[in-house]
Amino acid sequence: MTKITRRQMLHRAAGSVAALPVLAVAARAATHQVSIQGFAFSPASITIAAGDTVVFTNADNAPHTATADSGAFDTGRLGRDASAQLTFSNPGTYTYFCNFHRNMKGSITVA
Ligand SMILES: [Cu+2]
Repeated sequence: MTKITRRQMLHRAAGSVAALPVLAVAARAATHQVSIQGFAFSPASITIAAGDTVVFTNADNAPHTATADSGAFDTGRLGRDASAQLTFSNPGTYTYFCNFHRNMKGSITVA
């Protein structure tokens, strides 16, 4: 159980005000979900903003990866219900595939 004194509360309030400019910048970055289900990435292609994060989650029993054609990223093996998150800083189009099932393809466009 956490007991918060009045002084601590004031401290926290002051801290959150000071953090506002940083939060405003951070709020621009979004998180996008790509699920891997039925041996397919869904959505197979997405467009995101630079600085955004993509979370890949495997809903299949079979293991999958999201591996960039260029080698720019690789989630590594994702077992069932496992996820990996990647943040994209550099604009461009990143095509990727599953290292175990090469017919599984997707692309992420970073605008
Ligand atoms: Cu796969």
